[in-house]
Amino acid sequence: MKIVRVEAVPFAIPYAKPLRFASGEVHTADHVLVRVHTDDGLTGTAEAPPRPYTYGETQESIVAVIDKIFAPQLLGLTALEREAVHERLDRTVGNPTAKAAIDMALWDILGKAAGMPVSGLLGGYTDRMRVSHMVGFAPAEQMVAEAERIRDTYGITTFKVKVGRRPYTDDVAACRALREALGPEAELYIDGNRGWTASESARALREMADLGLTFAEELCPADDVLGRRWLVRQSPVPFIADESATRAAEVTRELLGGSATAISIKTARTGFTASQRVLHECEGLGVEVLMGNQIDGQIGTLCTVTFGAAHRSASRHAGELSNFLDMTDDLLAEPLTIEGGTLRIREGAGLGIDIDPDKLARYRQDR
Ligand code: MUC
Ligand code: MG
Repeated sequence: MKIVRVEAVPFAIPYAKPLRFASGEVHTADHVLVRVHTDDGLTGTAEAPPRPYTYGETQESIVAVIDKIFAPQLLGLTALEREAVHERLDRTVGNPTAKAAIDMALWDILGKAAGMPVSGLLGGYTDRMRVSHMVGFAPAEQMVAEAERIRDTYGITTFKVKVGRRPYTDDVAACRALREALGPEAELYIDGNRGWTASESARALREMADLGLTFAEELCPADDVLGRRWLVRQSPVPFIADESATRAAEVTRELLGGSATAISIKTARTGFTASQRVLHECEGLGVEVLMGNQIDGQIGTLCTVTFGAAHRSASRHAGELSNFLDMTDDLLAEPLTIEGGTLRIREGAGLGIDIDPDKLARYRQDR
């Protein structure tokens, strides 16, 4: 299981409908396919999504850091030496999605070598997760129409509503319209991607007190340290740290500092190894977690559901697993399907990622 090659293949697939949120917008899935090859002929696969507004990575930077730094460091190590792999990767700061994709590809190799599903190796709790759909910025009536379409087509009844626009009252009105249209049985929570100030966030939460929201995520910047703590103290629902808590140390800092009371776990940035650290930290502290979405394609979504379904506490809440629905195409030979509001893991050895070679040839950007 010696690593003999690490491939970073940039590809681009357009979105049919762009996703807009307070810190940015996504029109094209310009991701990087990461494949780790071993001397015994196994290949582990994952994808890294560049999110410059969250981590500073670009498609070019992911390819460069893998080709120039990570690949040469990893050659000769085996997939069983993940601690040594991470020690080497961590000599370079940042670059979370590049590191995470390598980590998940190594788990894929382990599963294939053992002839076992990665979900079972991680924890094997269940084989599916309920799906939460992210509703991006649009006029309120379009947001309602999208949520109704997603509910009617896929059976999804949990929605994360993007907020953080100005005036904040536009978002309050959109959330109210969603609650009125979807009824009390829908679960709604909000994500501000740091778009509001602490005081705008507090006013918005007060004005939405009757909407039965279940969580509030990153409404204002964690860097506004005292304002954020002041907000979190008065939040009527758990306050999720997402981009402010992207590794275990940041999770500690945000939780102990009173700047968050719940954590979003994204395999796109912490892979499986570091996601388990974050998950176990949260379990030990008695803090709720949600499986978040880094606007993943189908490969990333399969990684997220594999990890989420493997763990009891990670599968308790619906996972954000539906952003791929807005892409015009994907690389998986057998597309993911959401039915009855749930997404299942893949049975079989590894992660079950089978790339369609024709699609890869069509969408890759390096040839
Ligand atoms: C989310 O939960 O915030 C948008 C920006 C990002 O970093 O992730 C997405 C979704
Ligand atoms: Mg978020």
